Amino acid sequence: MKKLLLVNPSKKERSGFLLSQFTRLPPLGLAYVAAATPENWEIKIIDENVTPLEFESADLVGISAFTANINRGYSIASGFRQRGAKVVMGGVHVSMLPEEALNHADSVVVGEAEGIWRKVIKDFEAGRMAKKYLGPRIDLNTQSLTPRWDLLSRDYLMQPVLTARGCPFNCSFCAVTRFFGAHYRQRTVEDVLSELEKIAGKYIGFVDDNLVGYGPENQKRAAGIFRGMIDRGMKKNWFMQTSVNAAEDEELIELAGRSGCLFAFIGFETIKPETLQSLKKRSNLKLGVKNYLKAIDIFHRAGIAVMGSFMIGNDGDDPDYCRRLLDFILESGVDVVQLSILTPLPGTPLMEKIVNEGRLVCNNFPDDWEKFRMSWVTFRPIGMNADLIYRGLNFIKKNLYDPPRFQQRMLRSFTNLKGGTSYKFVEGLNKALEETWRNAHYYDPDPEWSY
Ligand code: B12
Ligand code: SF4
Repeated sequence: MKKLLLVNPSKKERSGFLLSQFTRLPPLGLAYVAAATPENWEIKIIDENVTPLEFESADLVGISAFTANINRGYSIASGFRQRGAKVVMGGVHVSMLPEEALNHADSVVVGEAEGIWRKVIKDFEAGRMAKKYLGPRIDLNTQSLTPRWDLLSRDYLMQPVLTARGCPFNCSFCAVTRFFGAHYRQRTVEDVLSELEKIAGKYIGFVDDNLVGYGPENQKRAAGIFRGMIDRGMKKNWFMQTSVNAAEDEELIELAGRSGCLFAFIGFETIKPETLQSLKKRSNLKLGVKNYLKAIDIFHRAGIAVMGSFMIGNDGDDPDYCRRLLDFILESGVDVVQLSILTPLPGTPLMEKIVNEGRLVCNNFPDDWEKFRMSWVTFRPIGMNADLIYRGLNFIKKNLYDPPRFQQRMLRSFTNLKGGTSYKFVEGLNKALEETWRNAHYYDPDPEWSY
């Protein structure tokens, strides 16, 4: 029997986001690749976030990677090739830059695995694997598979579920529209519910970029999923990613809360409408920055915590903006804050713009991909230099996590969410993000000057 080893690479991090049980998730993409593999293959999935990699023997090795972990992915690829195994790489980074990946792997799959993987395996068995394969965007109603959860480590609190792929918005900094397409492809309510019923664990992470979707028809589907979870007595607790304008349908958010939603990850990105324009973040422009606070209240009223994502280092940001952003975050009652630096990821409209304008400063690839993890200044923004951005990030985080602010924020979340499991997750997520800050290269517990 031939053996396929599927690897999710990770740097050895000391603590934080990828290691906390509240934030980490198993590599769902690899569980789909495994599901598409013929039955006569032995398959093993190794997620380096939880299991050390020992370069065991295998006939074929499949490696998945984002940009942030691509260099570890390349080094694992050469380790296996030196030992005589053939290596195929897939995932979002290599799909954007297949030629780069071919310097490190025997073969690359661009796009989704499900529609092409059997051909890759067949070609491998025949000893004539091609360099590049194009995985078509699959029809989620007819080609969707059940991921091989049985092969994922049990060392995770949350089980990922994907109900849709694609996004019509194409925000300038995001890879999703280019990778999964502009059409929002959805699984049916029944298909999603029957997958949920097969999951034994209590905690589900809906990893869709927007579970609620982009219009009334999509909202109806989301309502069907939430109602089905209640009617079938599933008693799951879960989180979703969605856009801030989902709060326009208050009944839907209330239903989400009743069906077990603990927190919603929402990309607010910025509190400046002109920056939303330049990022082309249409969902937020539609609702308007002035309605952000109202939207957060709607989630809280449904017992759902809000994990808000914000970015600094946009053109036009300055130290005064950092102060205003901190004031907004504190006033808003956002329960968990993911604050990053705007980063041009490969294949995105932002990367194209920054390269065309000659502003990319980290451009020694692949080595510099290490810095494309949203915590490094990788291009020259207009308005703030790198030093000011790092200080701004440190200034905001210090004000979020140092006492007494931290305790005040947690007390407010406790009150808004009426304690319970949502609040437990808020505490856990805050702890993970605080640790990430304290281990960050820009961490300064006692900055000499204030913002
Ligand atoms: C859940 C998630 C996470 C989870 C991790 C889950 C995991 N281990 O996979 C967490 C929360 C930890 C996370 C963290 C980050 N994430 Co994230 N995340 C996602 C999200 C929302 C869903 C991922 C998912 O499960 N997709 C569904 C599966 C089915 O798709 P897939 O993994 O791409 O797999 C398919 C294909 O790629 C292909 N494939 C994948 N692997 C392989 C391997 C082989 C051999 C083959 C043949 C095919 C193949 O086939 C699969 C099935 O069709 C995506 C957005 C998205 N829609 O994908 C962003 C996304 C992947 N994340 C992104 C980013 C930027 C990050 C962070 C840097 C953010 C941060 N601020 O720190 C970190 C970096 C993590 C790291 N490794 O260092 C970007 C990555 C872009 C890029 N070029 O790297 C994305 C695309 C979002 C975006 N806005 O652009 N993330
Ligand atoms: S940030 Fe969200 S809305 Fe914008 S393109 Fe990405 S997935 Fe779509």
